[in-house]
Amino acid sequence: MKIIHSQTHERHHAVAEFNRGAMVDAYESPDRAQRVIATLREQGLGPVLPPQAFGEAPLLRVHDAAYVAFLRGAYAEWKAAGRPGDALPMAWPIRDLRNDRIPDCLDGRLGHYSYDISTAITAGTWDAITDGVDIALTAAREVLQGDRAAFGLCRPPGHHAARDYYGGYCYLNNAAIVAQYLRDQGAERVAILDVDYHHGNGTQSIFYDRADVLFASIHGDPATEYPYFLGHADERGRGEGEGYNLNLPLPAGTEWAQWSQALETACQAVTDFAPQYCVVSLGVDTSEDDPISRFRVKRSQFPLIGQRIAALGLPTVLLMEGGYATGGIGENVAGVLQGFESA
Ligand code: FKS
Ligand code: ZN
Repeated sequence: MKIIHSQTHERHHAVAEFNRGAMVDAYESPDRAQRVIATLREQGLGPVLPPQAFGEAPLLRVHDAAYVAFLRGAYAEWKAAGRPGDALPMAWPIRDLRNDRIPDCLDGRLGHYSYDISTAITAGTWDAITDGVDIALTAAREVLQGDRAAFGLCRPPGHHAARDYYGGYCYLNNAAIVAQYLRDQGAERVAILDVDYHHGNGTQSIFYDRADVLFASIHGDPATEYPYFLGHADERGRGEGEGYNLNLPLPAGTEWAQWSQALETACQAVTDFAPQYCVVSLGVDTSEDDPISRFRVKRSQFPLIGQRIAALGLPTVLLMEGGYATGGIGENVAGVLQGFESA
């Protein structure tokens, strides 16, 4: 299958990440994508193709224009204010604090447009995230033009980003932008299957009121796992969207037997929805070796994920999300893609 990638992602490189009271090396690092592309090349997957330029119109179908303008300028504003390091927020408008007034000052807007402290805006963030959107859309175009599947090796990831806020290492929601693009190109129904360890709260939020995009996600139970505040099983969609959101939270420690049952449930929901396309938020942080996640999927089981997704029999756009076990990230992604191709 075609793999879409470029090196522009390397410009997004957080100096450090605030974690459990300390600044540590950022988990979401350029090294992740470098290892994935190296392994995919070694294993002869591909061809690897560069992204085409789609401009901003497709991302503005999903994201708020003022939010996008903020992302574009935030780092320059941070530097103009004489700040060191990367741009980070430090106060948020929760509960009865106001969301309807956007502050004038940078710190106020950083808080208004984000929900955590682990997602730094760096010098190269804007270049990397817009290139990532082009990568995702190029993969979608290949599938629209008749390929059975394509893999967009995006970095940074996207599934935590909502219409007008960022967090969880995500700024622009690649999977949501692709789903909307497929709709705009004529597909009536699109399914998004999210197999990353973390709940794709941004994707859920974007499509929560809609019946034309199904969101199905398998993830660590938010009672104990990031992003903590969304991803419960009782979130089924709202209004017209009721019944088109499926969350399958699982406890920390979950192994293949239980995880694969959830995958079966999610895949059945996708089939019942009868979409024209499937978009996969492909995180491999379900691995037993992942340093920040707590499922126990083994390396030998990743191909089975690809096989089951292929058995949906749908034209499929796979997009890179999380995965932090840098030793195994390449093999695990390659395993999913090999499994898909073998089915
Ligand atoms: C404190 C821990 C913060 C954030 C976890 C983010 C997970 C991101 C992801 C994505 F796919 F988006 F990359 N934990 N430093 O794996 O879901
Ligand atoms: Zn994740």
